[in-house]
Amino acid sequence: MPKKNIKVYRQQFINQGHAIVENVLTIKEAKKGAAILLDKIRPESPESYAHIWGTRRQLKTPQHSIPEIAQFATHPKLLEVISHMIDGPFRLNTEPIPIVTFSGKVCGCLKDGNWRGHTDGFSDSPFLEREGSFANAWLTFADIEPSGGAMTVIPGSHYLIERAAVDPQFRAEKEENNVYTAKENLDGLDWNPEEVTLKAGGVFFYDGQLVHSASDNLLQQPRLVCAYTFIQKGGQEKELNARRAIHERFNPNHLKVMDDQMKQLVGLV
Ligand SMILES: O=C(O)CCC(=O)C(=O)O
Ligand SMILES: [Fe+2]
Repeated sequence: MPKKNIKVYRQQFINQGHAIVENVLTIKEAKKGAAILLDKIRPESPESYAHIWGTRRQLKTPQHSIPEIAQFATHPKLLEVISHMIDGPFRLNTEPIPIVTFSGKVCGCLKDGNWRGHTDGFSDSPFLEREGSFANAWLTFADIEPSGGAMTVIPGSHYLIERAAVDPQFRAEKEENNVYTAKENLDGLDWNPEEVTLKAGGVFFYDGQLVHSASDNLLQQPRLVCAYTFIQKGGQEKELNARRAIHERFNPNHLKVMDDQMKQLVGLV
């Protein structure tokens, strides 16, 4: 992509490791999604789990899916936004993950200074080579306000983690205990966590090597989001292999009810 045409949010993503695009869904569309999420995910619903995340519940995928929520992946505005994050053709790679963060404790909060971060593992290729080949897009169906269970991130930390992970000892330590705290902070990391707040209908992106995490929801309203993973299409062989393994990445009942556009987007046809 020529640098001069680069969209502001893509450049922000490169610099900060995260970015926001507002107004992707209309308020009406977001409300529709919010109602479905609240109907399908309850604090105790067995199709969802919390792991160590307190009141935050995400659907167990691909065993379960919410096709009406997954369908937002084909929204023309979202696809346009993704086309500026990924160079060339792309597809939806995995069953979208609906998430509801109910009121309560999740992973600490900025107000108390007890928020702790993690990374989604370590990547083997440099960020600047990887960027443009994937998009972790989190669509929000209700306003995410401060202290409302937002994702919290340390802007720019993806570069520091990349440099630090070259050291096998650091890598081993973090693979054992994937936690970053203000107290045991990394050398050189400016501990400046920020909540990713945005309006209903907006989308945010982050790189998995950014120091980030969920956070406590001190408000009454649940945080309602869905995570969509898009990746750049590969060559013929890679795409053939992906097609063969599609049943491991998507819910079988969902695959059966997909419309033509969704089938194309996931690489089923
Ligand atoms: O819910 C969030 O905002 C972040 C969750 C997260 O970082 C994760 O599941 O790895
Ligand atoms: Fe994470």
